[in-house]
Amino acid sequence: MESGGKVYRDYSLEALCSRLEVPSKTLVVYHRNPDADCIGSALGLALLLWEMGSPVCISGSDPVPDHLKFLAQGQPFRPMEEAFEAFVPDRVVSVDVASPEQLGREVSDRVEIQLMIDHHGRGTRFADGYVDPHAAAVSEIVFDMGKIWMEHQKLARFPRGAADALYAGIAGDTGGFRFSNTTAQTYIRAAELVGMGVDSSEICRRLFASKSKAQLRAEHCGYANMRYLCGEKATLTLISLQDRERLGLREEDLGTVIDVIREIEGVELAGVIRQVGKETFRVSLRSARCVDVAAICSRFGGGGHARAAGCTLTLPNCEEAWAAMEACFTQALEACGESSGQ
Ligand SMILES: [Mn+2]
Repeated sequence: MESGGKVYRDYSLEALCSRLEVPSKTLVVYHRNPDADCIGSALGLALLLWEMGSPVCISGSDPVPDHLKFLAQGQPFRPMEEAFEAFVPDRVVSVDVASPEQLGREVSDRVEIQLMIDHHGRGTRFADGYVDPHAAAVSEIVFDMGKIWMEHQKLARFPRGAADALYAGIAGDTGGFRFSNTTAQTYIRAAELVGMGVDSSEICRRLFASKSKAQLRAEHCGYANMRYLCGEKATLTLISLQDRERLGLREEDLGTVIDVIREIEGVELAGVIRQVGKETFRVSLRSARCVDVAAICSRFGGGGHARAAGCTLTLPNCEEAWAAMEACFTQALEACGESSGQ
């Protein structure tokens, strides 16, 4: 089922809270190649549920990446096989996952998800859920749930670990409060979290100002391979398996390449193609003002937000991957009249 950029709610937020506040062994799962919102919202939700008496466990197809380990240390994250066998959950909740494909086989082959909490405008629905594309981050939704539980006196206090995690998730998905998804409500939530003792500058330093050497090698490679397209209104790059092997790059090292090529003056549309298998290419797209990149990605079975989305292509070689995305770029930029100024 295509959500088509609309809000869908099988529950009001209050009803979702009523359902989840009943203590029950809960597994919270996140998406493949996890980012700060995904880890932050999963951890935030798990700690809130724990505080109300639910045994909790957090897992996903991929482990927590190095740059987010500062959040996960000492918290109930477990590898999927352990999470499901040793823990045996009574309910499984996904956060920040728009389609079953994003869960990864490790998760989707093992568990049935009862509830999805998400904020992607486009995706394929796979469980009962609460999806609000107006939320800048799933961490915002979870923060609101925590506030409801406080108001209803289900929670005596807002656990500090949850506050840190949710702040990191909100900061992550808004690019440090710079992206167009940042709203007045985002700042209000962030202010409340800082009021609870969150060290915002330290979290932002960990998220944005401490790059690994592998990330730098990836950025260098991505920039070297980059092509300008559509009269320099678009940038596209590809990191091949060969590049990855030569430079020792893991999937989690490639996440910042998109920022390098999207932040170039005059660029409306940017894309990174990562070759992950001989004929498998993962694509991340970003747009500045005009192009709906979720619409592009949904053509290939992917999804996301209007300004940030992703998909997976199956094509015989790198040249075909370049050509497929270049064709999409040209068409998308023509459709929005090459984008007007501010
Ligand atoms: Mn998110």
